[in-house]
Amino acid sequence: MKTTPEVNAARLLKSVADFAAIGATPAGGVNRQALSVEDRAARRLLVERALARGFTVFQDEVANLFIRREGRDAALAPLLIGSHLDSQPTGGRFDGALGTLTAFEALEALADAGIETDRAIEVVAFTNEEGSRFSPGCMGSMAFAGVANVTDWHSVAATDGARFSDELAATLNDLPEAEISPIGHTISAFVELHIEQGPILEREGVPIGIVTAVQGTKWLEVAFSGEAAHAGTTPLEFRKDPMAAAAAAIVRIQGDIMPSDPDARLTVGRIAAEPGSINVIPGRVSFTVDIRHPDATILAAIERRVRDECQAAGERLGCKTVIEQRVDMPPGRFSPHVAQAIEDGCAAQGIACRPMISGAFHDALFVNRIAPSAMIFVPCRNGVSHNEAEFVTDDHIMIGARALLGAVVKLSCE
Ligand code: HGY
Ligand code: MN
Ligand code: MN
Repeated sequence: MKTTPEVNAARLLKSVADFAAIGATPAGGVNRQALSVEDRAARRLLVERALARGFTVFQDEVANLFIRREGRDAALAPLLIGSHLDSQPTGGRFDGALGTLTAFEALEALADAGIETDRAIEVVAFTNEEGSRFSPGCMGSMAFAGVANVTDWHSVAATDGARFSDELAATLNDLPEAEISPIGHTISAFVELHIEQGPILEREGVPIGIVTAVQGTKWLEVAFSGEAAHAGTTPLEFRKDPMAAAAAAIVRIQGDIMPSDPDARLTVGRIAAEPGSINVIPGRVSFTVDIRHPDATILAAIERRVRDECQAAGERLGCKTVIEQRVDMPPGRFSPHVAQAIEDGCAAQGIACRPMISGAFHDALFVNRIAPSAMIFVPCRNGVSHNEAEFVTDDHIMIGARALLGAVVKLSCE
């Protein structure tokens, strides 16, 4: 029996390529949105791989998918590792999938080495981390952490019109091999590997980031309602134009908030006009605002400012303004103990690493509410993500998988 497990490069890189083919887009990315046919295909492939290795599989009521390898002492809470398999509509091949597949590779490496860990290890693919098809994001990890109930979202409509409850049922039923267990079982700790989705590691030439904290996120949906009217016959003074209100509000919030605070992030990612006809002044215009900041107080102040600017623009242009908060994720600090295990695992393998804060939210942010958690970042080319051009080198995939395996051994073989 070998004492040190080894990542199998060929197997891992083929696994990454196999999953990248599920929902592959012509531009080299993936469209594998939460609870879609493509998401279900990826889950099925993972389950087939797991059963072939003799691991057990189960899912919970929000379709978080778990793969378990037993440890010596069944009384010990399992170590949880993993990430998500769902993607953005024009997502990259690595966002979420890399964390899930390197976690599965860790199980296979331990099995290959015949190592019996003290505690069981479970790999998880959390449901709907992205929040693109169904809002909010991190549904699976929020429900797992008890921060929300899956019943809260049953009537949520997808961007393509599907109902969350229907798509959830179809996903659960698509894997009869994975018994449905109660949500939120006890775990000892959680480690999530993910691409950085930013430029720091690549710019510094450091292969591993140890994520010690995640900045806060708020999502708003702003809707202006005015009066649909004829584009050719309606003079300015008769117009109640929600597009003009949206344009005025967006210019104000984009023009000032990020330029005045280098740590602030504000994104208007989606805008829709109804009825959306070229020669009709819209009756209603809605748009999304994604706000991020490491400081909770400043994040709240930015939200306040966005709300005020939108209300003022609506009043100026004779429109009714409705603003709904879709996501409110306070900043979170990870477990120093788990971060140390990652660092010790890197040191033992001579892998350079540096602490950092995550600009993106992740499932670990919520799991951290109920169990000590931390993350491992690997560099991605030009820091680009949520883009079909997202890319990670084979070297960085391997180094990341080794860093994860090192942390797994430390956290499962006390
Ligand atoms: O938006 C986020 O931070 C995550 O990548 N879904
Ligand atoms: Mn992700
Ligand atoms: Mn993402």
